Amino acid sequence: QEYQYLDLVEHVLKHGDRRIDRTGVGTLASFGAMLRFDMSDGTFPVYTTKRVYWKTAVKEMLWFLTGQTNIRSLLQENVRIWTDWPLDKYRKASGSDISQEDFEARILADEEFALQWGDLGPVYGKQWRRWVGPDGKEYDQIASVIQTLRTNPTSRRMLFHAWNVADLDQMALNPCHNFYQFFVSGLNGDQTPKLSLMVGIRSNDLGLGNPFNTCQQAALLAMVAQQVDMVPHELICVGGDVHLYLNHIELAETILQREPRPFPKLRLLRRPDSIDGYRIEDFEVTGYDPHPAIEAPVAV
Ligand code: THF
Repeated sequence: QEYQYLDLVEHVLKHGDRRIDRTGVGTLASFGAMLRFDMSDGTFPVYTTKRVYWKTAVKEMLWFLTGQTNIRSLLQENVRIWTDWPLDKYRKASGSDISQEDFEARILADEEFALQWGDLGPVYGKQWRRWVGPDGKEYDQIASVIQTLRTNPTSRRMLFHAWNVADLDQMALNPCHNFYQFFVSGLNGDQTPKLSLMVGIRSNDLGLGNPFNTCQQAALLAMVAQQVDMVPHELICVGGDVHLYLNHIELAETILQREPRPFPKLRLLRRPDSIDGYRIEDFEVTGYDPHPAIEAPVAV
């Protein structure tokens, strides 16, 4: 199944349009792509042509689900993938050239500082769990989806969204993965119904973000399926602008030379009372035997 991803990487490498993007790094970009991963047999789509830090990715997903938007709680879990944005902002505002390590240490040690400089604005978690309506009321989109999956699983409205237009300019970064829609099949037979998830990703960084997002979205599908007593079926990732950053070309060429290995399997070791009860220890991944990790810079 990993060949879908590798074929997409190859396509963008060969046919992508070269342009200077928002970050100034430059990309090769194509438009419109779909990857489908069948999880029915317990498969956990973690790519193997480079090591993917799936625990970090799942921890980020758990952080989204808490509704938090401050990097402090991520750093407490030793997840450092969101530091670059607040760090960049702090450096520009203060004129200091503080290192990432020192900045992170200060966020962890100093709650006041974290409140002021560690918040990313109303990003994913806020919109998923506390989208504010015009009346000031907060909407928990995750709870609604789970409720509908339990009561009306043929609904065509089982979705949640992070693209809150009115909030975009307060976000550290506009959401890349926006549109999450669920679908249930097999409701008529005697078998357990099967749950699928499709995610719309407006801007998909094939080198870094895509491998991360794919496995964390698979983890979300596994958690939601468990909560509503269904089995995970397909994860479908739809990319809009799918791109390779120009400083990831070597990474792309390296993974294309490697032979993909079988995906690992995922098992949830515990069934928490609600979607809010999951911890990283609940995820048991077996059979993950990847090629070596490849370090690559993230464009900010
Ligand atoms: N911006 C860009 N340019 N690309 C992205 O993928 C991206 N994200 C999030 C927001 N903006 C983005 C941030 N997600 C890594 C992984 C995911 C990120 C950011 C960075 C990263 O550096 N991963 C390394 C190391 C992981 C680790 O430190 O454990 C890796 O090798 O995978 C798309 O969601």
